[in-house]
Amino acid sequence: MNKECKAFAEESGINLPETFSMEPAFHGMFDDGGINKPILKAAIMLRNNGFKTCVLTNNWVDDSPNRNRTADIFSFLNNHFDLVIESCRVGMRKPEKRIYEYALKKLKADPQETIFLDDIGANLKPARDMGIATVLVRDTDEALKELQDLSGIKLIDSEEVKPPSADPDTVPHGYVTIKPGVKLHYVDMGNGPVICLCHGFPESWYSWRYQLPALAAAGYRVIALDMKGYGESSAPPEIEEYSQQQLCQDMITFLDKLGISQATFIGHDWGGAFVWNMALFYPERVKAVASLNTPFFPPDPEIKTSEKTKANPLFDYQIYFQEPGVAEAELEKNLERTIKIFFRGPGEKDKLAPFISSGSVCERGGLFVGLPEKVPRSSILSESALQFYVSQFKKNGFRGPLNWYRNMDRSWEWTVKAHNWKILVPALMVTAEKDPVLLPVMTTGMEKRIPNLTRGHIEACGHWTQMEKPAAVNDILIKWLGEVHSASVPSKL
Ligand code: CPU
Repeated sequence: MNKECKAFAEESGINLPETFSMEPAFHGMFDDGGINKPILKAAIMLRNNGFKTCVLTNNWVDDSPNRNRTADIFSFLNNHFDLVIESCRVGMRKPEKRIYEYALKKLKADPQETIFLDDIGANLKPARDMGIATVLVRDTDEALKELQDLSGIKLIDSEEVKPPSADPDTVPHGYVTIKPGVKLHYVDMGNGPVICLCHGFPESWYSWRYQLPALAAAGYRVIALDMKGYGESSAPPEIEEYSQQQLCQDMITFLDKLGISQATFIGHDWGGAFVWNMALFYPERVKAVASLNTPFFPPDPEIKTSEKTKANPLFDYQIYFQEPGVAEAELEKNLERTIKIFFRGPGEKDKLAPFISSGSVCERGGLFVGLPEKVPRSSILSESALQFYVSQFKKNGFRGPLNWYRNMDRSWEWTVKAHNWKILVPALMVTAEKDPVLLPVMTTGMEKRIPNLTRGHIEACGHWTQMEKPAAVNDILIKWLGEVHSASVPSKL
């Protein structure tokens, strides 16, 4: 390009200084931040509201030493838009009419239902001539206002945007055989230091659907497992297969077979209890540890966990879960109803009548006793998410998942042996204000055992943290991960 500029200048009789170079201009373009964040946010919101979104860019195939920057931008755009059209690949460029026709054809859109934004007026003209509504982006706020009026979607001062979700049909995934007949299934996205996401009861890798793309975009390799007993992982019937000791050993084998020496572990609910144990017993393999909702309960050498659980009325459902077969029958009877009852937000709109509590379950004679046969889907569970969870529990039912609760004293015997009951690796505890079972107050005093503890707190959030408040979860995790991995992750977009 430098050569071409010089030739053009000569032809046009322009005197360029000796030191002329296009380089500072390009650097300047990228230093501006590359992507206009408010406009990007609006594009994501429009997509979340059913619009198809497309980037139309005049660019060049970049083989410069800075091409990694271009790679970051394009892999980011590809993940956030339905379509990215690069002039250098289609052999057309703005403002040629045919590139707009090409875009509409690809999008299967009519001009009358299309909005086109550009910061160069000349690029808008052919689009406008075709009947496309256009917005000249000079001042971002003004452009957003115009876009809001044209689209009819609230884009300004609106609530936090839902981050993009991983798509179960296309997400990369794999299996690791732990021993003959036992395999663990995982979803695997991104590049960089490894993060292992461990879900809770009764969930799936899919509970991390809003975290996977965000953490991958932040510069990590994100592995979300189907924990033992769940989804496409094996579900051996034996109770001992689900002791914390066995589950931790399985995880070490999982890491070994993938060739991963160290990972940052992030868990929620039972996954949270599990990651605390990983940090306690295998700190060598744990770069850092984070738990959503689940406090670190250090074992009490005087009182067995089963006794402790009996003493806490909120945990009565766990007593009900003890007898093999009983809760299985109730939870497997109507999977759709079971999932709809579990996944509910803390707000009035998601309340079921009669209110079902985690207490007095044994007395009631079942977790769902008293609830109607037909239960409405809650505000936090889309129809496709409901169907996905149902499909996951069709395979192996609830025996494996419930077995996680059936090792209380076996796990206690193991955890009381921990050398000092201290977790020294960097740690994060995220509490959720409205979790009815894992109360924020239960985390009081954790600093005594975990000196390197960072805290996060999410207000108006119930038990299903990752899907209730995905943007807040991502912000907290990405900030903390950045501190923990500051030496190893290059700063991204
Ligand atoms: C809510 C209410 C009743 C029954 C089940 C649930 N989580 C779903 C959430 C259950 C759970 O039991 N977590 C464990 C995690 C390890 C510590 C104790 C609580």
